[in-house]
Amino acid sequence: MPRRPELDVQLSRRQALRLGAGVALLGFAGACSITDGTASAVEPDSPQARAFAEAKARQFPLGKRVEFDLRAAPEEVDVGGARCAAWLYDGQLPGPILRVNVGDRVRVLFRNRLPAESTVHWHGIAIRNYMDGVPDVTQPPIPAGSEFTYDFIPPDPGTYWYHTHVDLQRGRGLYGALIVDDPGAPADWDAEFVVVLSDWLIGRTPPQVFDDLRSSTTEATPEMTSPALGGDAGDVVYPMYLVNGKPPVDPTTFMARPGQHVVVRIINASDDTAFRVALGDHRMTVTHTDGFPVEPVDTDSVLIGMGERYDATVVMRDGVFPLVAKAEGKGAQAFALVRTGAGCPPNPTVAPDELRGQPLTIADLNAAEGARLPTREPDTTLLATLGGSMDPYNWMINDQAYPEYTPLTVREGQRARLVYTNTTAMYHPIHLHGHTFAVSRADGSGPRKDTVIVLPGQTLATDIEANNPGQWITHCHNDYHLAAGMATIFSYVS
Ligand SMILES: [Cu+2]
Repeated sequence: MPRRPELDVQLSRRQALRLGAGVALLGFAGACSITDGTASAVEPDSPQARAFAEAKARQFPLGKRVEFDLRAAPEEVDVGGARCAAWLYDGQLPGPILRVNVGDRVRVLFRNRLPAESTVHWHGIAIRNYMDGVPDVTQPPIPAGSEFTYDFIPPDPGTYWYHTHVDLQRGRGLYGALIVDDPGAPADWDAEFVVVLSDWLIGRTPPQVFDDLRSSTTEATPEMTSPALGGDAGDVVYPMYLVNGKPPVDPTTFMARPGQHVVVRIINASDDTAFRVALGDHRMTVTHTDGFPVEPVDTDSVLIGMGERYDATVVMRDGVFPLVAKAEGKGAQAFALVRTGAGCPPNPTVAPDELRGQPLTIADLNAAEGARLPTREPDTTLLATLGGSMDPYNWMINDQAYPEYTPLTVREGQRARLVYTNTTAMYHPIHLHGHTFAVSRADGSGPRKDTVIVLPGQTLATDIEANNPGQWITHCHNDYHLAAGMATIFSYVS
């Protein structure tokens, strides 16, 4: 495999042990030692990585201890009258909303009762590396029947989520919202809607879909295109799209009162679907994305890729209104009701006028004053070229399919510019673990994000304060693209 000539990737003791146990492993980054005579990889549970968490703890001396139990297991779930086999957290689709305060010492006892190994990833949290939940990078996967205690301090308030990071498990139902409140900034809204969007298979599992995508014997995927996504809109047609685990025929109902200020926290937990989201007869004011504040912008609709979050505030009118998440380019939608008064519910196939215009994207957003990264020349520029195609079904970064990769190396304290270039015909929502980068702009106005849509043909630069040592995966949040190998490691060395 191609590799920077000066780097010599060696097996560590832990990787050697796993290989000795007969486990095929190519990319145990967390256990790789990168040596060029001067630099070696900062390991996930090293003193340097732990120091980050200890510094965070000192920053929040009043943080409370908060404990959760989270049990993953196979369950049957009712989706619009269909009994579906699923893998769920605590028997719920989506999993329970986990709610904490910024600075809390959060301990989650994860019980893996799945018939497979698993992990939990805390998406968007600047977590300490060992708790990031990426198998073979930050921790060994948690075996079936075992437990693991995740222990972390969320350092930033906002809308986050959690999900498995193993082998196409997410699409079976293993995802939920993680809300981090700031007790120092009391809510200025009257009600809250947490909107978890997902795409849902019936009668097929994600691994079966992946096998179909990879085999050339299946019927051609129908054409799915979207101008807003710059080309291909997805790889998979789904029978259902869900809001909080409910299909349009049996919708979730959100309740509020006329005149109330409501915050809508939109989380796209799907595998292969971007959504265009609108609330009928209302305008939304977008206030945050990926947990971090932006200069408020009014819009009719937002376009949200897999892994992204948008918070919007809405002043409620009187009646019953459709909350529609159009599966972009796929000819179907997720649907929920918002009820503030009397009235007949709209039809689940309703197309509110608000969906017609251009949806809001990151190009319309500026970071709020206090959330801007100071402008600074990058110390290092790292390139991630996104490549691949539908036929053959291959997706990669820098011509390597993960778990084969050449790490993108950085040193603690550096300002890194990580540049994603999309050479494919499809958009990719790219996620970086452990950091909230700034979308790179000369004036420093770029919104803070941890997941960002990179359109076909687009080059998108991100600026990162390298202040969280460890080994961090960056990958496409299309779960099929990740499974095919569209990932690499943002690797701290010292
Ligand atoms: Cu992708």
